[in-house]
Amino acid sequence: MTSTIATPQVITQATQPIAGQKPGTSGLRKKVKVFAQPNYAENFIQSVFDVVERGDGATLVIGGDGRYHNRTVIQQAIRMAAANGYARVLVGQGGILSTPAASNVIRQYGASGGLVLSASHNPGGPDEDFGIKYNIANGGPAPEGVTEAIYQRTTEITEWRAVDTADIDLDTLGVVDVAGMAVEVIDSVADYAALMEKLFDFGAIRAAVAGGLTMSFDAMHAVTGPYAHEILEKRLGFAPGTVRNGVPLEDFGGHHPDPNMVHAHELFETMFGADAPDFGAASDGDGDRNLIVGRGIFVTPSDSLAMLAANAHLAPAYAGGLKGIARSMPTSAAADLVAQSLGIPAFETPTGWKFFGNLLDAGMATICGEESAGTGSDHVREKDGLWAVLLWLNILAVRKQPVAQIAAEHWAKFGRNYYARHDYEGLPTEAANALMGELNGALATLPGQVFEGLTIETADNFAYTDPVDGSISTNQGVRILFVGGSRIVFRLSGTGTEGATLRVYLERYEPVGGDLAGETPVKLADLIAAADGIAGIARHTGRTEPSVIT
Ligand code: VG1
Ligand code: CO
Repeated sequence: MTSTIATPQVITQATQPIAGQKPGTSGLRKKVKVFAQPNYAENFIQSVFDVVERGDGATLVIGGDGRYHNRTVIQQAIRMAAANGYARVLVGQGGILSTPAASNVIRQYGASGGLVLSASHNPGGPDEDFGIKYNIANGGPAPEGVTEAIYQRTTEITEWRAVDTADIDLDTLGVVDVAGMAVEVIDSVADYAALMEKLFDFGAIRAAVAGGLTMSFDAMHAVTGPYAHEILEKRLGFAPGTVRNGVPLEDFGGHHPDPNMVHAHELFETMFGADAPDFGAASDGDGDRNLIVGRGIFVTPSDSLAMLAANAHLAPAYAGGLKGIARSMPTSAAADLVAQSLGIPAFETPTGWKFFGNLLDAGMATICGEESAGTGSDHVREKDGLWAVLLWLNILAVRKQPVAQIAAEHWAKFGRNYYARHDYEGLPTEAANALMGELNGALATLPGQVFEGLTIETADNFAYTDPVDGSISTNQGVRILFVGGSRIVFRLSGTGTEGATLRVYLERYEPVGGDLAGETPVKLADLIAAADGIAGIARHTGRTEPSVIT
């Protein structure tokens, strides 16, 4: 006797468009309470499935950073994928895949795309944040053309589809059938760790560790814990306890999983304290950012990008040289100086990793980075926190010098781009829009004006023409360039979930032979005062101090 498995019924649920489902810098991010409303996540996911390119028998990757609401949305996304013609879903065990690991899985298994469930560095929990981002077949965040089509679809949607099946067991590795679609629960770490072993000289790092190299890594109770335990402690031999806060928690232990001086202050205390290890690092909620601290020295992300690019040839994957270096516009120009000396092109893109995808696909850039602690290369199509940590370790293992010395030698060769970002968070949206509106209105009259002794040379609003596909992205931030090369950039955040966040990016270049060992706040004091004079920050917002300085 043959038994037949009844095909679970496809449920078609009537719905209506829900306002505000426009993806920002990195996907759709809202409070959990917003995402948990009836039809909210379903409308967005159905809109993705309705517009994205995929052939017959397509594979979808699903993974998240483990935050609250992750499992609920994953189960629903699986039921919806089965009703929307996907042949296979690959999902990380426990619903966990770091953002770079998800990018790798998409590429490695030839998936047509993936759903990355994360709100990155934003806090998690029932009253905090959640997010969904769609990545395309190259493993990278969907470009603006695709996110715009998804958004358009959310404004017209009338129904979503799912199969009527129970939740699957996300914690056991293996393949289960969901209404004829294969769902494979995969090891979240294995493929990623194997990729890292290919890129870097693990033997050299292991030898350095055996020779006494020490480090401290703060996983911030976020997604990189399992990756860091496996790679740093198991494969590279760092002492147990090197990884702290290594167990992913749905609320990140009540903290912001944002690797900066404010939220990773314990790591800073360790690195600036007595008996500090040689190297300190941290990553964010979804594992795509990195914080680099040497013993007694914080390396700004912009400097880290430049130093990694300058030394990348010391790691096997980059021994043949780099094709180009790309950075987001607000990131300091330190990386450009490295590109110049290497005789390779430097690209300046808008904020957000989606703008690097074309350059990486076209082989025009090898290493990319953002001032917000994001660095990565052509090994995946996302920024990659542990990748940056491992490249630093590979460099330290080869150069056998402290981070402070590597930094000092870098500045002595290239000059130093003193840099800071001041964030004004939780502003009333009208106040923030009024500030930016006034600033944009003044662009034509700013050149020639003097603030705090600094003369404005040019002022514009950054627009980017993608050199590969010619697409144009406008209104990407106001740039004020001063005579002598200092710079202030103003832009509004596209990842927040409450009010508006104004980001003010400050940069002063000190050439070779100048004061290369100064204190950043002192070196930037006149620019900080000028920023208020130019944009009327206190006048518009009532704030005299930023909420966070990074
Ligand atoms: C911020 C950063 C940006 C980064 C983005 C996503 O965007 O400034 O550089 O790409 O977050 O990072 P915004 O629009 O708030 O300035 V993550 O780690 O949240 O995926
Ligand atoms: Co992130």
